[in-house]
Amino acid sequence: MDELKLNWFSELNSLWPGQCLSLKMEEVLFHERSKFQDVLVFKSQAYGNVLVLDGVIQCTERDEFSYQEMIAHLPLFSHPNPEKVLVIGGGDGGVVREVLKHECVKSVVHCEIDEVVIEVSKKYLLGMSQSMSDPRVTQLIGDGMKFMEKHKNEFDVIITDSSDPQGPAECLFEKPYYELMKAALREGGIISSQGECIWLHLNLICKLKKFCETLFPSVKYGYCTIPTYPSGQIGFMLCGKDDETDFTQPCRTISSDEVSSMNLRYYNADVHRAAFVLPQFAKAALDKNFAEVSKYVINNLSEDDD
Ligand code: SPM
Repeated sequence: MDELKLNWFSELNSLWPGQCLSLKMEEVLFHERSKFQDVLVFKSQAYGNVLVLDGVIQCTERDEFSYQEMIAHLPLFSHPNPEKVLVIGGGDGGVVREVLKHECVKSVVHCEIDEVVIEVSKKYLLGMSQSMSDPRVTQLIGDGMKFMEKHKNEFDVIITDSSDPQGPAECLFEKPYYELMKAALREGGIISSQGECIWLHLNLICKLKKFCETLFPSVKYGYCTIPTYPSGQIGFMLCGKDDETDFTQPCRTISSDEVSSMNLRYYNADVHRAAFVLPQFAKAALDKNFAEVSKYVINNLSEDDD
């Protein structure tokens, strides 16, 4: 792998042309091809152990909490009483760890397609993966789409912790997948899906939001900051079956004591509200004023707008 030369890992990818993050490596802990993808785990000098799939950073021990807390707690704190949760992807276990922090959650089905990701996470990413042995969790190795085809009207919250829309994960950013999630939700149910970066993929986010609005009465894009994802930002597409769901306000609030007993390091009620306040170029694009986007976001001009 060219990216591993000189003990630096460089995240080169056509999804973020002309830029990349590099991390100094101390040791390669695991590097093999699974049935689905290239799986690499290395110990970095600055960010602890790092999981990389097909050359793309999925999580680092130092900053993973930002993404994992936000993709889980934005939907869970927007639901009045989430009892049954489905997590698709996220084989490192970090999202499951966050879901289990809610006492009202009675059961979690965790569906990950690549068993090797679970195995290496159990060995090298203990702070994330220990959650997967919790008795409330049922773990399935398989395709989340196939699972949902057989499970209708079952879940209060569905979280899709996917990799980027390249290769096998591409279908997770398309309308049929969102239709399946909608059908698998109970009344009042909520979904939260990896929703990409406003600096890199604004047009993709606009397309996602557009078809989500044809399926769900409540749709919002929220985001967090995270140093080891491209451009330091990543978002979440949140959709609710109930038109009264207001994602911008947590409907269950927690005290500062609870923030600390839940070991929350990124999420709190103010961060929840702030996650939906977008910079003007992104707000304008998501409100469908594409003329304004072109003034600020040159890279997105080359993408297809429909
Ligand atoms: N549980 C952590 C798994 C991470 N899933 C999301 C990974 C996204 C990586 N690429 C970010 C690119 C943003 N444009």
